[in-house]
Amino acid sequence: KSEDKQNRAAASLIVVSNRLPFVLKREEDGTLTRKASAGGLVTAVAPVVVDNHGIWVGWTGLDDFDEETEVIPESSPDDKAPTAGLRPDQAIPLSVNPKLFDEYYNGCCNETYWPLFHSMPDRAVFNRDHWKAYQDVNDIFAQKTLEAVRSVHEKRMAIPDCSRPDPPIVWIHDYHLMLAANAIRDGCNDEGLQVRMGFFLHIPFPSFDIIRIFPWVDEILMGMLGCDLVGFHIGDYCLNFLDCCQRCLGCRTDKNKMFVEHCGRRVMVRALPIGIPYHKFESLSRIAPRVFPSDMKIILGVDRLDYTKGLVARLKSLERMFKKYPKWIGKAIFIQVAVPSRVDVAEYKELKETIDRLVGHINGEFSTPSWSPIRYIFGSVNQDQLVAFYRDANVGLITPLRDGMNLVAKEFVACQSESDPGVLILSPFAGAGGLMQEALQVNPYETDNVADVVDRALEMSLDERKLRMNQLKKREKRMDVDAWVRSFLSGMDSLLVPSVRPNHD
Ligand code: ADQ
Repeated sequence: KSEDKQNRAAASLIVVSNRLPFVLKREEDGTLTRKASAGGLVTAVAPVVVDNHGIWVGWTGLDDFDEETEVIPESSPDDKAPTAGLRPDQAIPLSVNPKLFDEYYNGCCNETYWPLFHSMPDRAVFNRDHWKAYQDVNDIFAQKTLEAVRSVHEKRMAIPDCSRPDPPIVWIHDYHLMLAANAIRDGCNDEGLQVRMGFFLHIPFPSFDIIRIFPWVDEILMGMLGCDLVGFHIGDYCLNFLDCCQRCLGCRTDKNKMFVEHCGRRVMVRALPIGIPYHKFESLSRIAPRVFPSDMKIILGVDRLDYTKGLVARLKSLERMFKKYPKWIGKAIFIQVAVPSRVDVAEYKELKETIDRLVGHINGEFSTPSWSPIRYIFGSVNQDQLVAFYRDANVGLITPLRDGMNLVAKEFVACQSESDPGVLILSPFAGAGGLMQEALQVNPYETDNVADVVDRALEMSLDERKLRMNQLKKREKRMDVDAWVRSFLSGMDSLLVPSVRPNHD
């Protein structure tokens, strides 16, 4: 019955996110081909849109994109990419003037919200022009989304005897689009179109003390409150949000029933911890060819190259580990896969240089003629390789300084064998940290602590590894990405009244 409910709702699901779920490449003949993008959101949501005949609204990634150009989908229908099967009419591309986009994306999103929401305010830049660009681009997204809502309603009208009572659901994703909801709602109200809207934040929502540093915080909160449901990964982020709505806007909030009252509407706030396509990872891991020699202990890190992921501190911890526990010299290696990210932002370029230097330094310090402590891959690896890396690693070392959830921890768990599993080491400052309790916890800021825990993980008995990993696997299997989508959709369904925004000007 609940599956039926999900299908009903999802059949008119419109997902809105900064990027479409694929990267476009211009071929020599001028056509555009697509390739699924790396990143948490795509891995999680694209298969859901594909399966449920939904629509995805987003930016194409090209400065010179012409909305009339045909986009060629992935060649093989059984391609393992999460976007394989997404029909061209299910993707609504949007173009933005490059300068405006730069100020919105590199400026406001990446230089302001990203550090601030990860509680690193010293890194955040506050700039009025960037904020203005953010408002303008959110409006462009809102107008495109309105087109999608209109098209869903028109399709329904065109079906004889279509009696669908449920309004389409617009699901807005992430910090790029915190202002879009109210313009969509206003447009729908003007045209008499019913819609329900949900917002999900993939990154942490910080405490009042941090968020109040943002000069236009009230607008952000009111933007999110334009939705009927606001979701976060974990309860702590929900509580921070409720607190901010109360203290910044003076809204009445209820921390037991988890809602905010705003402009005569009740906005539900929910902890909806994201999961992964567990079965897909598990089954791929069973067939992937072995990638590492079995006599070498493998410690693995997989991240976007981002300062929130704690790569510099992790490398220093590994240096400490090899110094403090020389028994691992020649016996263990640390493999770090780092996907290039936000390469246009100066801070990320500097981070890459720092990491390059540190890897060189540590390898120089400990290497022997036949062994080096660190193997560093700066680039994306394909899914088969990634799965083999996860499966063959003895230790998954996931130590973000702050992270909304962290899907890598979950993917690592899904790929571990039941009979001889590895050990997950996890930072409590990731959303996943509080949920995946059987992992070994480390404080990523304390290099000595990380060094000790890595040694402990490498020495852990088979019985303890099995006990911990099998519990972790059970939870991730149950709370997979489908369960996440189901809980979002049932959260949307449980709203008592389809909300209509009162005219309050
Ligand atoms: P991200 O910051 O991108 O996501 P994460 O949750 O770890 O972080 O997801 C990364 C995804 O990219 C994983 O699915 C992983 O498989 C893939 N990936 C990483 N490195 C790769 C590589 N080298 N090659 C190929 N694929 C790679 C944001 C938030 C997170 C939140 C997610 C989902 O910052 O906190 O968990 O969204 O909500």
